[in-house]
Amino acid sequence: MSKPFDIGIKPSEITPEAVFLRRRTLLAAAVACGLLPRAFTAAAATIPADGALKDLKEWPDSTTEKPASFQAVTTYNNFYEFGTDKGDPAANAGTLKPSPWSVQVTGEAGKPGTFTLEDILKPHTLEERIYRHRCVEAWSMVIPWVGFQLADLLKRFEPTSRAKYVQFFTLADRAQMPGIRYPVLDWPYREGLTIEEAMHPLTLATVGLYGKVLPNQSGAPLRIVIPWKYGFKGAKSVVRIHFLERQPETSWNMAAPREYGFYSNVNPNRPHPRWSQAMERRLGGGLFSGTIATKIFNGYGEQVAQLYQGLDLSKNY
Ligand SMILES: Nc1nc2c(c(=O)[nH]1)N[C@H]1C(S)=C(S)[C@@H](COP(=O)(O)O)O[C@H]1N2
Ligand SMILES: [Mo]
Repeated sequence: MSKPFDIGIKPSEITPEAVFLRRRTLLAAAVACGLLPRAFTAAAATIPADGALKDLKEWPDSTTEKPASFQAVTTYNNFYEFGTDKGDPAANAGTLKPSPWSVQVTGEAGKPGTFTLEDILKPHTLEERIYRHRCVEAWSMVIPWVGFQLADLLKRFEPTSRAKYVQFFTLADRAQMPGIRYPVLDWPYREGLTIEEAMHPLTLATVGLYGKVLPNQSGAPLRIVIPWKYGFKGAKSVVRIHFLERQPETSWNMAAPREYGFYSNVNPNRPHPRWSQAMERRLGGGLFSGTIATKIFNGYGEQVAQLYQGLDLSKNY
């Protein structure tokens, strides 16, 4: 399934990664010397005009695998609202307007409402977390995301005891998104999680990558990242968060229920009906990338396997 992947890096696009790697080296040295500057430990989230996210907290459990280049992360994407080819989002997402942005909160919540992106960011310290990202199409990347625990956000809306699931709706605006005119999926793109999955500390409300605000093609200004699930569970450009008692509709499950289930946990033992899921092609990491064996829960089993105790994963795919 995976296509040949060859990225020629242009000098103009090297900078973000070079800066990022240098910053990490400096940080490691500062930590080793006990010189961690105070400003680095916690800071309120604000978005400066140049999009640089400063004073990020380093997440201690990031993978030590080498991240895919900034170029790879931002030019090989799935975002069907901008076209179905991997290069389409980078080519077409310039028309998306991530600011001003607001998110509606509806359903089983004590404090529903409409919140601006600034409202949503304000109380959170931004963390940088380097996660493995695995698409259902058998490619994967290592991506340095910037965000905060989705749980911290959801708790503010005071989900009721009937809130067993969370559904995410994403923007579907014909004027900004050329792909909406094609009925590839039932727009708006929607996804869902159980409340336990949504509240899990690994589930990230994501606002940036490589130390900058999310590029449009990556789901600006707010997307969800669930590192133990296939990539399509991570809704991009979220405009509505809906709490509900019943398992919600999800776009890919509606389109092809035999192929895409509600859970969509990365599982090498459960082949997709049309291809194996046992291997993945690690993209954009330079010299040592290649085809590797896929791990159950994308390698995050220790943290998340307990969420699925007693559940038959081959039936609940
Ligand atoms: N709104 C929206 N969100 C989406 C998609 C999409 O088409 N529309 N594609 C999904 C799929 S299939 C994947 S693999 C990831 C891709 O994220 P990336 O382009 O940042 O790697 O986004 C997911 N979120
Ligand atoms: Mo995907």
